[in-house]
Amino acid sequence: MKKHPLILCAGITSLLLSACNPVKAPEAILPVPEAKQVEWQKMETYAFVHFGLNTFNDREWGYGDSDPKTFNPAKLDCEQWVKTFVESGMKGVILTAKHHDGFCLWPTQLTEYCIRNTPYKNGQGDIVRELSDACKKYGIKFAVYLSPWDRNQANYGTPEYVDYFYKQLHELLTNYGDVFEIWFDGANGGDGWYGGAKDSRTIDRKTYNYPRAYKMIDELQPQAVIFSDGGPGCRWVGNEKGFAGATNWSFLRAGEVYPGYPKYRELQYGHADGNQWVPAECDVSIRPGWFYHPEEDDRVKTADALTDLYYRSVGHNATLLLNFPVDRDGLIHPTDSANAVNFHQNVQKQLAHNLLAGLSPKASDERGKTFSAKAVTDGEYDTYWATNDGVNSATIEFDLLQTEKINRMMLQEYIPLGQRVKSFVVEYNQEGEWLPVKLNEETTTIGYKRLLRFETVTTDKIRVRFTDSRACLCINNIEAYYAGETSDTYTAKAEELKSYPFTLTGVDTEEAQKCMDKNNQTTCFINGNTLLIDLGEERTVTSFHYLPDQSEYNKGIIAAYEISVGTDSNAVNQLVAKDEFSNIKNNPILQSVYFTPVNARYVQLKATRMIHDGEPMGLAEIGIQ
Ligand code: FUL
Repeated sequence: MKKHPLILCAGITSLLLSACNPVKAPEAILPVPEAKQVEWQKMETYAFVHFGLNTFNDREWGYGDSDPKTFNPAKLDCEQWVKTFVESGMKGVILTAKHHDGFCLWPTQLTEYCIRNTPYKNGQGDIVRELSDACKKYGIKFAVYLSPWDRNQANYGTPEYVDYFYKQLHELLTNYGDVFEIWFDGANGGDGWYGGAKDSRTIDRKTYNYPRAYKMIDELQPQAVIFSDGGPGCRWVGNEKGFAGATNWSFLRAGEVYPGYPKYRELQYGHADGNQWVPAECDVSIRPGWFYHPEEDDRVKTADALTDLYYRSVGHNATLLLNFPVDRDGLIHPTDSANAVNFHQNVQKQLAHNLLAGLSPKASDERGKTFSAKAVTDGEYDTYWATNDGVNSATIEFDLLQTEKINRMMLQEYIPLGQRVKSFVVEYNQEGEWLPVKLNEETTTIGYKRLLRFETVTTDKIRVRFTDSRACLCINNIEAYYAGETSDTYTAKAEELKSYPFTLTGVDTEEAQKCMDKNNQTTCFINGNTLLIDLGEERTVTSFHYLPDQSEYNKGIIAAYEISVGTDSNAVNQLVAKDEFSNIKNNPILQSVYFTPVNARYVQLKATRMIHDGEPMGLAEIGIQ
C-alpha cells in the first residue's frame, strides 16, 4: 500500500521531519544564465580558425578583390586541425565561414565569390562541411563566424545586402548540422572593393535588424549561443589579447552595448549592476595576426604564454577562444600545434592533484545538510554549499591530510542560481596564525570559475573567507594544487625591430628616442599627421615597421597611411605605399609595410586617418629597412 506522506510524518523523529520539510534551495538572484550558456561556459577552451583568401594574399582584412584562383591549399586536412584541437583540450572550433572580404568557404548559392571558383578540389570543396564532419568524427563541437561586413558585395550598405546576409546565415544554419555558437564580428563598414565601386560604406545596426537573426537562430539552432560585442549569448571581452579582468561579472546592462561600442574596455569586467547574463569570451590568436603570415612563423605564443592566458581567461570567469591561422598548405603549422598541445599538458600537470578532494571542510554557516560544505570537495558540478538567506559572508576551512605546498586554487560558484561573490580572501595557517596568500590580482568575483596563482605556501590548513556577496553563497567547488615552481607568468618581450639608424626631423631628441629604444612601454607622440624620418645617408629601403602605443588606451593609433620617400628633404614625394592598417584598433600589434626597393634618405609617414581624430600619432617603435 502506498503510504500517505502525512501518515509518514506522524512519527515525529527529526530525521523524518527533515525529509518532510526539506531545506529550501536558495532563490536564484537575477540575472541568471540560460541552460545553454552554462553548457557553453563548461566548454572552457575552444579553437578559432581564420582561413580564407587572406591566407594566400598576406592580408588581415582583404578588400574583397583578391582573385579566388589564389586560394589553393594543396594539403588541406580538416582532420589534422581537429586532432590538434582535441590534443590541445579544446572542446570545439569556430570557423571563419566568411570574413570581411566576403569570400565564402562553402559553395553558397548566393555569390560567385566562394570556394566553388577556386582550384581547391577543382571547385568541388566545401570547407564548412569538411570541418563540421571532422568535428563529428572526433567528438568536438562546431560553430561559424559570419562577418556582417562584406567588402566584396556590390550592394553592401543597402537593405538588399542585409537580405543577402540573412540568406547566408540561413544556408549555414540549415546545411551543416548543429553549431554551438554564431560569431558576429563588430568590425562593420569602411573602405572596400564593393563590386568595383572602391568606396567607403556603412550600414547602421538598425538596418541589420539583429533581432531577426536571433529569431532565425532560435528557430533553427536553439542551442547556439550568439556572440557579438554585447551578446546576447556571450560578449567580446574588449581586447584581442586573450584575457578578462580579475573582476569579471557575467552581466551587462541590457541594451547598452552594441557592435562598435566605444567604451569596450568595460567588457573586460562586465557591468556589476547589469541585468542581462552575457558572459565574456576571450579571443586571441596564437600568432600576432589572425590570418597566416609566413614571417610570423617564429612569433607563435609559447606554451608558457598560453598557460598564462588560460589563467587569465578561463581562470577569470570567461572562455578562451584560441585562434589557429591555418597555413597556405591548409594545415596547422607544426609550431602552433606543438605549442598548443604543450600548453594543454602544462595546465593538466599544474592542476593534476587536488589536495582538497574528499575532505570535510568546516564552514561558519551551512544551509542544512543538503547544502553542506562537503559539497565543495565532492567533484560534482551540481552539488553546492550554500549559506542561509541573509548570510552573505562566511568562512570555509580545510584541514589537509598532511602539510603540503600549495600555490594554486580553483573556486566555482553555482552559476545556474546567479553570480554572487563580490570579494573573498584566501588564507593559510602558519603556527596558529592565519596569513593571506600573496597574489598579484584582486580576489573579488568568482563566477563560473576562478583560478588563483599565488606564492607557494607550506601549510596543513587553508581557508577562504567570503567577505561580501550579492546574496547568500552558493559554492560548488573549491580545489587546491601545488603546480610546481613555474614560469608561465608572461611578460611581453620588447619587439626585436631591426632598423637603419634614423633621426626624426623637427622632433625633440628625448621624445624621438622613445620610438627607437626597443622598449614597447615608451611611446613617442608626434603632433600633426606627418613625420619626416632622416636615415642620415641614402639607403636601399624596402619596408616600414610601426608598433602603436602599447599602453592600455593605445593612444594615437594610425588607421591609414601613406609612405613617401625622397633624397632631398624638400621633395619627399615618391609615394611607395598607401593602405590601411587592418584591424589595428582591436589588435594593435607590429605593422609591417613592404614595398619595391627604392633608394632614399628621407621617408615620410603620413597618417591619412586616425582611429581617434585629433590625437597625436603614437609610435611605441618604428623601423626602416
Ligand atoms: C576582429 C576582426 O576584424 C579580425 O579580423 C578578426 O576576425 C577578429 C577575431 O575579430 O574584430
